[in-house]
Amino acid sequence: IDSVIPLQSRELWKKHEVKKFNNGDEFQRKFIQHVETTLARSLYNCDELAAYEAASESVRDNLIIDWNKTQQRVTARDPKRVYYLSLEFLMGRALDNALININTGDEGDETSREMISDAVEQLGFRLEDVLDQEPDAALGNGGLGRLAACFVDSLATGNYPAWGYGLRYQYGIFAQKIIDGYQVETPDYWLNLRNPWEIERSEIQVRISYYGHVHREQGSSTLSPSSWIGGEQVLAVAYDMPVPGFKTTTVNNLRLWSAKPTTEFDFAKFNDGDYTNSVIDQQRAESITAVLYPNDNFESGKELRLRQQYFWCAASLHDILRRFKKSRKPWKELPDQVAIQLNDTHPTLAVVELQRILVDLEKLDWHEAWEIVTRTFSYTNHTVMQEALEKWPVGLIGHLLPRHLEIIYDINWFFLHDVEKKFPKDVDLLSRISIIEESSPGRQVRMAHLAIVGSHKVNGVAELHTELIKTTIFQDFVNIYGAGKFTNVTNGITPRRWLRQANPQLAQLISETLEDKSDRYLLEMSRLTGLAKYADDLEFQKRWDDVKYHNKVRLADLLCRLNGGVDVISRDHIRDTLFDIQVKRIHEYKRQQLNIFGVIHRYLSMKEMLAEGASIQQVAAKYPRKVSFFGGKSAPGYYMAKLIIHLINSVAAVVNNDREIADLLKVVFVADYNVSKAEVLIPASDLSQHISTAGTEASGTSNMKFVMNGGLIIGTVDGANVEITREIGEENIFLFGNLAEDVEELRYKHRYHNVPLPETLSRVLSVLESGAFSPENVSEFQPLVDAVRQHGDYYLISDDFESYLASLALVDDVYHNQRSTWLRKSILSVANVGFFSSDRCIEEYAETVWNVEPIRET
Ligand code: Z16
Repeated sequence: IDSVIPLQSRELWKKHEVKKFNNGDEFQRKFIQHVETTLARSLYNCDELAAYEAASESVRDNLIIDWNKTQQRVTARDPKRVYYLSLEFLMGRALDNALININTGDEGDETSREMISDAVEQLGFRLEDVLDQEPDAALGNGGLGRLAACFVDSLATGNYPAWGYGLRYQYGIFAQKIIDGYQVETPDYWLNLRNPWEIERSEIQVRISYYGHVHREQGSSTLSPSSWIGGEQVLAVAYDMPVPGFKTTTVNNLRLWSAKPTTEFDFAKFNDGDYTNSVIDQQRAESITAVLYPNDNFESGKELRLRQQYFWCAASLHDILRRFKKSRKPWKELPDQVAIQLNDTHPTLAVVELQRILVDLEKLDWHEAWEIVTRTFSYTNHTVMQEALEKWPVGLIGHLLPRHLEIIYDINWFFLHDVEKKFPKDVDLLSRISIIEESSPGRQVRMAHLAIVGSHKVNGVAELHTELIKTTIFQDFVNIYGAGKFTNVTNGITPRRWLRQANPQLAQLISETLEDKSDRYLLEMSRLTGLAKYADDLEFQKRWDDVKYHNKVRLADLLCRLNGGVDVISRDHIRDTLFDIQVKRIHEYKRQQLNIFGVIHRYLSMKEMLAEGASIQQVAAKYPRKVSFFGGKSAPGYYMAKLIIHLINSVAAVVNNDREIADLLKVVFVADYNVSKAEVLIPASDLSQHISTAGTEASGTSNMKFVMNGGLIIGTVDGANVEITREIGEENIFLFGNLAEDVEELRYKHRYHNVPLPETLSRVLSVLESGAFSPENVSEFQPLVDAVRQHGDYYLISDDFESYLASLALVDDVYHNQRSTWLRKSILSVANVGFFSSDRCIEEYAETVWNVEPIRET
């Protein structure tokens, strides 16, 4: 590898080579050094926050040494690399994860999480409290962003030469406060504290242009080299986060771009003597990476969002191509050196930007360039819902990126031309598949169509979802390109964070039982099948149950702390209280309203029994102890989702304060659900709910997390629930409701006929209308009632309600009257969850989409 250091100096560099700490003593030395010099503190003012920072700096030092080696290794071998472009990376906390991954598995590497825990304790701190100081890196909304975080973990663990590219938002997803039962958004200024996990690369800057105009030689077409003279300019500055793999020295990179003003002024203003305004204008550049858009499964089409997308695509591509150019290979070999994965359509402008660079700057022939582009990109679709599919007004793109709009039109022209040759005179087909939608008030660019046309592979994220995209929204494209372009890669989750880190007790029990001291099962999850033989072992079941009990107490402790030291749920009966959890973004299609209607039904039925003279024991026999937990954020502008949050809190206020039902039922809304809270909630669940209207949840990934932690699922036949059922066995999951194939017909019925509601649901809705849960504003929840009764029940609440209740009743019975059967289901679920490791998922991408291989350490 090239270096500016003269040969005779290199011996000296090697003599002073920086070494990783390798035992508790060396860690403590580093820790204290960081307290003194990095933090400018001392023994006398080192609090838990400082301890977190010093511990992180020390661990980071080790990671960076391996990070450097990994990058040198990749540069030297120059293999094909993967770039994962995602507008969201929902990373959560880094320190605990780094502690778990820090032992590289190399001979002589003595570091371990336990070692550091002891070392920290000797220095006067409890590791758990130190870890708790870290703010979440919450640069994502929900499933899509967390998937990207699991993927970079698995890419590093699998030793793939792979980088993530994203944006360094100053404000991540908002912090949710619940005030008087309503969601209130507060800014997440996560960079308030210095962030030990990022390395500022102030020397890596890319100039990004917007607006301006396009020049071309007289008489030449838009297909020939053109020069775009941008108007506004901003700088993209790189910030790197190390991503350590598990049991490997591979440390990959997550590169996040931050917007900075250029040092050039608007000379017109400057010459007018308006220096101050010229500086202020520049300052506006920083707003590009100020904030993450807080929508999940919804596109709002704001200009600033488009500016973010281009900023990130242009900076990332520039960086990727700079690296490619170092190897001095011809352009046609780009697809043999580079695979770029588009996480949803958000980075689709990268397709256009690459075509622009190849044609306008590198002077390649249009078709030669386009061949290179399509062989480089592949695209993952995450939804079939219309409101979540990106479309940008042609006028907006043409104004912000005039040359890119020309290129989009040309891409579309050639595409439609080819289709016309294959399917002559099918005008309807052409208008359906066109990248440009001729809509009023104006034309729009369909980003999914552009992503498909610009990629060699398109994948869905679960089998059912992939089937759906092939037969509905992308059916025409299957006919055009053939089915081979469309493939399924079922999502996965990293077992390091979602089992080892979130549930240390279960991890311990598993490694003991499998006699797997070095936790190899976290890499080869098929080893978990070794648990199956203990499924009916009563002694093992007891230990399994004890772990769950411990985790339920841990959740109760967290809730107590969040509630200012007052218990939210009763401590007396935790072992025989069913913890029923639904945590995910609040969305009508995810049907938290179905869940809370079910809770209301349960409460009303209990009250009715009591009113009819039943004893509390009789009530408890039918409706045994249960806590219904909810958590999740609503998009700030999503009226119905916010109303659902208020309903949940209003029901909680009534139910939790009703002495008559004697704590048999509780409702808890956990405010500000995020990755670090998920790590406590998920291991504590007996049952979790994944109850989307069939066909709407592309995959879901928390379903996998709950199963990996020994929770059972109540769910619809949707997304990855289908494959979970196949893997763990249908006797180990509680499925209910209509199938995806029936949805269209049911919706049609609701639109054109007056379908009577089941009596159970009717009662719930009438009580809601009576204002029983909103005494100060009787009609407050009317919109939720009307959605079912008046507006066609789009999410099929009424069609699924009865089978949902029946399924919940079965859950109660098995949990309370057949505990051993329940535990058997739980053990068998974990034994068979291995398929859902994101390591498997990444291997599938590597083989079937990217054609890349791991780099073996030497
Ligand atoms: C998102 O989180 C998802 C889809 C989408 O179009 C936009 C966002 Cl922000 C989710 C899906 O809803 C979920 O089913 C899936 O598991 C997840 O993406 C990862 O694929």
